[in-house]
Amino acid sequence: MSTIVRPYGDTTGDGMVQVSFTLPVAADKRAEGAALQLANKMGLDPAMVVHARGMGDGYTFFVVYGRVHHLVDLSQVVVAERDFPLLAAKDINATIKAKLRRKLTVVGACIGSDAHTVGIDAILNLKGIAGEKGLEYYREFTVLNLGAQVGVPELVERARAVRADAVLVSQVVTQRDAHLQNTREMSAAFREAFPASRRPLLVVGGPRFDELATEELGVDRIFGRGTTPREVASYLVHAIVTAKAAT
Ligand code: B12
Repeated sequence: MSTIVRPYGDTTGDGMVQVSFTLPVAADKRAEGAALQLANKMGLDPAMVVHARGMGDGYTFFVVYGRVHHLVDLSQVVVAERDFPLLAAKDINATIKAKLRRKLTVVGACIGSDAHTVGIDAILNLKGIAGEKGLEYYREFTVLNLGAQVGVPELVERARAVRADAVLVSQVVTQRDAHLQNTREMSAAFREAFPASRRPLLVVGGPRFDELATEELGVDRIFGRGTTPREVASYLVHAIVTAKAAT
């Protein structure tokens, strides 16, 4: 099977894509021309404005549909593969109980000015997401969810106080790369506050992270869009319990 693919719009391989963006131009004919110029420069040729709507004074939102001539080589795609087994809830509890012989403690928070708690709540709170219960549901997890806008010094102190095995941080706002700066600040603070052997596992998540950027951000794992609690629980068992038992 060919590893080369092109986008599909109306017919297979026709290269048609749809993009949306906002320009700081009042909604009129000139704005539509400006949108087409941008689309052409982005490689969409031919391009059509299929939606244009004024967004307050002097701004217009566009949806443009057009053809790209680029090819995707699937053999060159690099992604963060799941490199741990996805376990059932009962196996997660059983492994922690048998191998760690105490509960596994996690501390979670949204740090910096970020108040988007829905993501971290989905992972930690009992109600969970996508038909899966959150980590609070697991008998062998102790969960401390600190909520929104937690400062890094407070997070470090709370993690120390409860002897956290893992710290789970959520970052949703990415304006001015706040998620990257906050994550770097957090990982540096934990490295300074704990000797390497006692540092909790550092996990961040949010919809706009690059899951391959762990080293650059100084964290152990990054989870992106659509993460489920069972994936996180399975990873924690793999990284904390199974790895420990192997050493
Ligand atoms: C709900 C919402 C709000 C609510 C938040 C309520 C709450 N308690 O969380 C309110 C109204 C408060 C809000 C406010 C703002 N918001 Co808002 N908000 C949203 C919205 C609509 C949905 C976010 C959400 O709940 N997603 C559902 C959850 C389940 O998904 P998730 O966060 O991605 O989480 C999953 C994964 O990413 C992952 N995950 C996430 N965190 C973690 C952590 C770990 C450890 C792990 C393992 C996994 C993990 O697992 C989760 C489950 O699968 C988004 C737009 C959108 N449709 O996404 C905008 C959005 C995030 N908001 C945005 C903005 C700009 C703001 C404001 C700045 C608006 C303003 N001008 O005031 C403020 C900022 C407030 C603040 N100080 O943070 C922008 C961010 C843009 C950017 N590039 O940063 C967005 C994208 C909207 C937009 N298109 O402009 N917002």
